[in-house]
Amino acid sequence: MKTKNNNEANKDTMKIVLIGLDNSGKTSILKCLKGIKRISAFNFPMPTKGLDVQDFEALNSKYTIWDLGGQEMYIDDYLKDFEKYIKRASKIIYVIDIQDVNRYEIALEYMKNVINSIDIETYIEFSIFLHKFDPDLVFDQNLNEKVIDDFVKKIKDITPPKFINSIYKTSIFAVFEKSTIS
Ligand SMILES: Nc1nc2c(ncn2[C@@H]2O[C@H](COP(=O)(O)OP(=O)(O)OP(=O)(O)O)[C@@H](O)[C@H]2O)c(=O)[nH]1
Ligand SMILES: [Mg+2]
Repeated sequence: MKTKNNNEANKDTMKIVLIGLDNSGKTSILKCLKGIKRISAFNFPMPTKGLDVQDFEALNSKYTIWDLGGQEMYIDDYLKDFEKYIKRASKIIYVIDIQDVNRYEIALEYMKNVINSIDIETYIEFSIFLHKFDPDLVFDQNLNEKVIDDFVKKIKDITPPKFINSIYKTSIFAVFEKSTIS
């Protein structure tokens, strides 16, 4: 079976699509990727209004990041014509707020819809960021290793095998480290 290679037309610039629920941290991740370090830049961010595209260079590479605002009024619209958003993209990053336990199911549901909106023949990397996994995160009754393990199992259950090795813990408070968990 021939797969569509999304990279072909865009060898110079790497396009990455950031998607996920509102408040999950997409725009903050984008700022980290751009190398912004001023802590004030991360205070009181406004929700992203629909699509925001940012072009920048880092480490001699060019990037274009499509940040898809996650507020309820926008999220279904992207999926109606998702091919338009991921055209020529190398990577989709699905961002989940790991601290927002009450919205895990909604985040999973949206992720399922995102995956279902990707043409089966499209070759594209799909990473999942379990974000706000801060270095000083304190586990309690609601959020602990078991809760996270169960959640990761559910993620794997709905993620097609070609995407399955790409789940990361991330935090803007860890000098943007990401460590793989599967
Ligand atoms: N604790 C913690 N908070 C974070 C982290 N990353 C982002 N935040 C906070 O999460 C809130 C939402 O961040 P945004 O980056 O605006 O979220 P978003 O996904 O772009 O939201 P929409 O634009 O509405 O889709 C802000 O108050 C950020 O400061 C993180 O790694 N840890
Ligand atoms: Mg945003």
